[in-house]
Amino acid sequence: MPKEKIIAAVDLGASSGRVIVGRFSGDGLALDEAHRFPNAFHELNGNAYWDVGGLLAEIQTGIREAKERFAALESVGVDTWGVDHALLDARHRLVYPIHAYRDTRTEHVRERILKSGDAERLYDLTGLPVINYNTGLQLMETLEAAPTVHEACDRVLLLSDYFNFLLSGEAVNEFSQASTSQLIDVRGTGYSPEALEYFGVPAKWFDGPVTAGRSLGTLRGIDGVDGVSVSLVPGHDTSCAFEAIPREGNSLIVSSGTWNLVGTICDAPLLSKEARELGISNERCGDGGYRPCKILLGLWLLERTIPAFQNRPANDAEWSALTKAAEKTAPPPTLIDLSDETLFNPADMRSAIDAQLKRNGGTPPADLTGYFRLICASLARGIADTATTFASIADREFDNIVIVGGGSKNTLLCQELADAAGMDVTSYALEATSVGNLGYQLLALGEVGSITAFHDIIRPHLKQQRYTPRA
Ligand code: LFR
Repeated sequence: MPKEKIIAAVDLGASSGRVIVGRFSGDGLALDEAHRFPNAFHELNGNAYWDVGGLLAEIQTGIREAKERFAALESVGVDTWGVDHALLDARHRLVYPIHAYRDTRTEHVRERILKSGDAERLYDLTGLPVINYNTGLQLMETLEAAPTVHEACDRVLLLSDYFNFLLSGEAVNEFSQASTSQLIDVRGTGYSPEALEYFGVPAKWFDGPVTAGRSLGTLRGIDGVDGVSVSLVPGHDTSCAFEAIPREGNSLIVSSGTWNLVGTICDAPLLSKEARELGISNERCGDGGYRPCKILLGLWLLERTIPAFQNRPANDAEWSALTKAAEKTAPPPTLIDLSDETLFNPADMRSAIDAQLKRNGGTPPADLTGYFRLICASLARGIADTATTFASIADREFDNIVIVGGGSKNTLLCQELADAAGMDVTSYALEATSVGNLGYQLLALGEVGSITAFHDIIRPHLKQQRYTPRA
């Protein structure tokens, strides 16, 4: 048997983080969870911030644990959510606190841009709709609120890039992550000078962007963990998730977690008027390829509704009981409108949902089971509607939907999606983000020649669950 390669994916999500060890033998990939921890932003005087020091400590704990369990650990790679960033001076010290993308500080910036009519031009330049959390809007707000940042700042690293820097000492801007900023030229491989100028961002704050699949150097700063390299993987978690899955036939991909990201991988961006109107984000893959997707609200709705109830499911068995109970309830007559901005970051999600339902003539559910059913049905309907519009914009006929991420383990959501879309849904029920992260590390280590070669190796081992539409 060929010698195993031991590598670890550090995957940070907005609600939880994990360190997943991959053991790659040349004919398959086995996964072990070394560490899992909760994550949340903190509200301080009305603004939202990430606890980056706490996250680094959790990452270090996870890597230490991975090394203790697998002494031959060779490499680690980091992915995170997009858009959020660290502003650094020339010595790489933080010059501004790290805000969380749910902060509403940029709302007036977004409104101003929408009113000015510039959204269309920005879409044409960057392929991204004006979303209030895009790095460009965040930096614009920061520079207006704290003009001295202009002098103090020398470099901007998005969060995966910043953790890579803390772990390896190498500061680079990775491509997939950079593409969430709304600063990349959608037709090229660099930053858009016009977009940088529009948001008032000095070009020297960003470097590259560089493509993933290379080594950044040796991991530093963790006692007892020597000789491990830090590999550059797609820093954006959504990119890792989309790129993990072998593509067969004409699949639409859904990466389902805090958000539902609905899209595909293709050779060219989607920039038509219809694409702009649907709000397709032309994000990029780790190799710079195109990954157009529509960003829809996801399981964050459930995550934020659960605190309104005493009985949060504590383990898999309790989740499964909740799912079974929800399956038995009647289909909700009025669904949640996912485009409603009041659901972005309400103080009380249950009340925000109830208020919307009442506005639309619906009745709020009585218990958690009812909300679970309502949220799954609404997310499924939102994805299914997007699938139809997306197919016409991309001029493709999708014949199945592949779902990965936390939501792929939610059997009710998967079945509702098959029913709503009238298409087969294949769930891989796996940590796809970690798998994509690990695939790129194998590329960096020269263990696979391409991500397609990686797919060919893992394909026979992936367990699928298929949901067919019910009549
Ligand atoms: C998912 C994700 C989405 C992005 C949102 C904010 O974790 O990365 O792709 O729209 O978070 O960055």
